[in-house]
Amino acid sequence: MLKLALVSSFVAIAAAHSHDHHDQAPMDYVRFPYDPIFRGAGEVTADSVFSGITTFAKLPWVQCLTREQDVPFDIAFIGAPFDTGTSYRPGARFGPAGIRAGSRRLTLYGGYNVPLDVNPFQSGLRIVDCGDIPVTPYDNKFAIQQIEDGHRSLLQRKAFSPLGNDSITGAQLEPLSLDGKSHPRIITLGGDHTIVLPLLRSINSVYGPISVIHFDSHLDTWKPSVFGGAPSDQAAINHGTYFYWASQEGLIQNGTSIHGAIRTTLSSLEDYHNDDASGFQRIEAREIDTIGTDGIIKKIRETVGDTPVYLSIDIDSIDPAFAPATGTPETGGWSTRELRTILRGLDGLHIVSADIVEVAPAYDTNAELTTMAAADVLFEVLSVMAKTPLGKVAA
Ligand SMILES: [Mn+2]
Repeated sequence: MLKLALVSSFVAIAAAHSHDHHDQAPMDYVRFPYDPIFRGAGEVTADSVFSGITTFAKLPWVQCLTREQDVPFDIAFIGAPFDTGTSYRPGARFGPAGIRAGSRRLTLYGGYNVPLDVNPFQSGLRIVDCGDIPVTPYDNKFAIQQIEDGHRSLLQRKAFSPLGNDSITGAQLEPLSLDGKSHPRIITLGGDHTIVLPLLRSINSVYGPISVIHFDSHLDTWKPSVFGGAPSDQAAINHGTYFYWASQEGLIQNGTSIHGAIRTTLSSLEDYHNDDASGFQRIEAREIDTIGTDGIIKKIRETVGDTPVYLSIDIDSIDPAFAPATGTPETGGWSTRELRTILRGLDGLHIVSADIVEVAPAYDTNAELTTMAAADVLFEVLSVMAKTPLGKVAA
């Protein structure tokens, strides 16, 4: 009899949890591991952050590209496991799985972000993990099309939550998109950096030419003749040239885009002239020693202004001491703490979508340094997004 009474009280606890957390509940969430491990037929199995099937931050998995295309969301994580555009270490195809593994502990205490004063998981937005875009490892041209189609399919949908009103004027917010509709935000887990060309093509279909904030030790605006030598049309599109092509295609807003953490060697200073022509300002990694994170944040905000912005983060912007598992590591980078501070400094900017790329878990330490850094960096991005509606007050 006692056993039966315990079982029914556990069922009541489980029902209260699912009511409290709605769609934001981490998958199969129970508050403590000593909640029931088995609640009988029709119930999910109990799960704690170190167990179970892993999505980003244990968010609900929605099969957005296949059988659940009608489930609306505000922010979606999606993997793009492509790494056949790399020049040095391959392995970023395992990035999405690695970043998800590194993200498991994000909601252990609930997910409240102290410096930004927000809990993105309890902000009222519907945030989901859509799994991965199917990507072929045999044909880059085909794979790049797959990535664009998958991203575009998600981005073209209508956001779940209404935009609401401006916090200062109280005026109704209007979408930033060209079609005047409110679109969801997508956070893509790479994959090597090549994926940003198809991602920007998708972004362009909704927002037109976009300002880009790009954290990377490398320029990635190289001409194909300089980076890889371009023996074929396919080889000409790779993780060092995708911004060159994006610029050629008119996808990047010239003058309001900026690189941060640059410290690569060059073929010559001509690479910087070519970078200027591609529309970017530059912040060198070493500037952190003179102007600090505050100065870097100031430069970025002055460059981007209040334009809609796409955020692309190469994990190699962080020093390999903190994030060794990447395709083309460069010493002399920022610490994980410094990058996180700079990202929090983007609070209030209209970040329409974002990615993190070049995480290659095979080169990580047993302590999961790189995948954990990638997940924590995205926690800052998610927090900034949750604080700032993707809308403007009508002129
Ligand atoms: Mn890079």
